[in-house]
Amino acid sequence: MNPPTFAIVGHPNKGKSSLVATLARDASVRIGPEPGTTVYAREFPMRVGGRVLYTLVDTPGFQRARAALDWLRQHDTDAASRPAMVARFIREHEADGIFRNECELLRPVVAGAGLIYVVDGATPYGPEYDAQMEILRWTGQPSLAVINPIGEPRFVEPWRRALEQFFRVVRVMDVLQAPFEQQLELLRAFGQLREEWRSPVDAAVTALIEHRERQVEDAARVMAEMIADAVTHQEIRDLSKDVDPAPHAAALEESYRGRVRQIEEVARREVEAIYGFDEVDREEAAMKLLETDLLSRESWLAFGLKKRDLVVVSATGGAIAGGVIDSALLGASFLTGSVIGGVIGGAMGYFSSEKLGDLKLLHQPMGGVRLRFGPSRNVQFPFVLLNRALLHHAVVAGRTHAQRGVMRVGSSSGTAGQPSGGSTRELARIFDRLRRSEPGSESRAAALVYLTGAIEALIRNDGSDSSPIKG
Ligand SMILES: Nc1nc2c(ncn2[C@@H]2O[C@H](COP(=O)(O)OP(=O)(O)O)[C@@H](O)[C@H]2O)c(=O)[nH]1
Ligand SMILES: [Mg+2]
Repeated sequence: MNPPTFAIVGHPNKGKSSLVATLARDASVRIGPEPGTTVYAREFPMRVGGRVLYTLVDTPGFQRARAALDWLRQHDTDAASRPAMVARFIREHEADGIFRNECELLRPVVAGAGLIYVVDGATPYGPEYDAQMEILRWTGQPSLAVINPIGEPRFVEPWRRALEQFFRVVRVMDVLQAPFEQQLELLRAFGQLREEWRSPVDAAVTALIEHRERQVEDAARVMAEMIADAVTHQEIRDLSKDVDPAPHAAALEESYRGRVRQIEEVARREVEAIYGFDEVDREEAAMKLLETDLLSRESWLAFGLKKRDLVVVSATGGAIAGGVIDSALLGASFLTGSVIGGVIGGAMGYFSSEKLGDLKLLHQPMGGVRLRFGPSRNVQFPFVLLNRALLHHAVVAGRTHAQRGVMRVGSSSGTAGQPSGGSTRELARIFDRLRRSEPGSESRAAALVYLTGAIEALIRNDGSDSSPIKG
């Protein structure tokens, strides 16, 4: 089963290289605002687990399509000889440089690649494109067209009417942001175009879906471990008995806060690596909302629980564990104002991270004191961590390798992945178990497995593929 090869062709500056980057998941594809960024045809194999699923060929844009077509027509004998005539065109012009781009882009097609013809739905269709499409038809290779709306999709319909005369499959696809499902669909369409491609394309689609599943599982595990590490973290400083502990207290809390920020940061890098984004991509990608400090009030308002959920969760932490208040009762009208008020009053403190944890002064048997900050008992804390991690994940999983600029987050996504009422309670229980378990214990491991599963479910329900991210 030979993996198929697809050449991405079209006019200069229409998003060909961007589509290659997206479909090959390769950030090394050169993309640029000036025409002529792509000079040579270059192959980008899409590998999963070391196996090549398909290869994409990035090509320079057509430059002298009409003159090339004139040449072909002058030498035309019959339809059956046209593919061979295109091969001859390349042989005859390879050395002279007049049709440098045409030779470069047609070579992989003559060698057997399928074609993806990319046009821009924001600029009008014009007859100069007819020559390009006609040349592609002469190659006889299976082909489909992608209308990439760079901006306002005003001309999609005229484009579609023109393209449908040359291509059996025409898709509208924003190549910078194409969701995973749409990418699979484009591949599947190729499987239909040539019998011998069907099974390799099916295999590629299956492998991509399995790979995606693994990515979600791996990311969920990283996120669960991050939350466990952060909520159970404690910072300790041992002081001899003649040292005044007071000046050390503030420093201890500061290093505690620094450490939990770092735990989050490290986990983010791991999630980015799981989706194939390296350090460089991240530097360029200032994810605005995600850049808010983990422990800032702004962050806790955006990512924390809303008031009602906070009431439920506050009750879960103490009262439900003791079986005193059933959380279902919290919504009931017979609860008096004072009970509600009491719970809310206690909970309100958790809208900020000021009460992240407690400082303890422990007297040592050998003399001296041990200062300990944390672990955090703040009920909001794991939810803030979780919601930030879910949004970060949605941004990363929904990002294509064609996006090189700032990662922007839509305004509606402040509550991205906000757990629903039912799972809030469930999550609060898991967090509670995490806190009570000893590091390395069986119950810690069990709570982690639960939490990983819960996060996976949140990711899948949230549909990170239709992420709220705007390019
Ligand atoms: N806004 C927007 N810009 C795009 C889109 N596709 C490509 N571009 C930009 O258009 C320019 C040309 O893209 P590139 O992929 O290099 O085009 P190529 O010359 O056809 O390979 C780059 O600056 C891209 O960032 C799109 O769908 N939306
Ligand atoms: Mg290019």
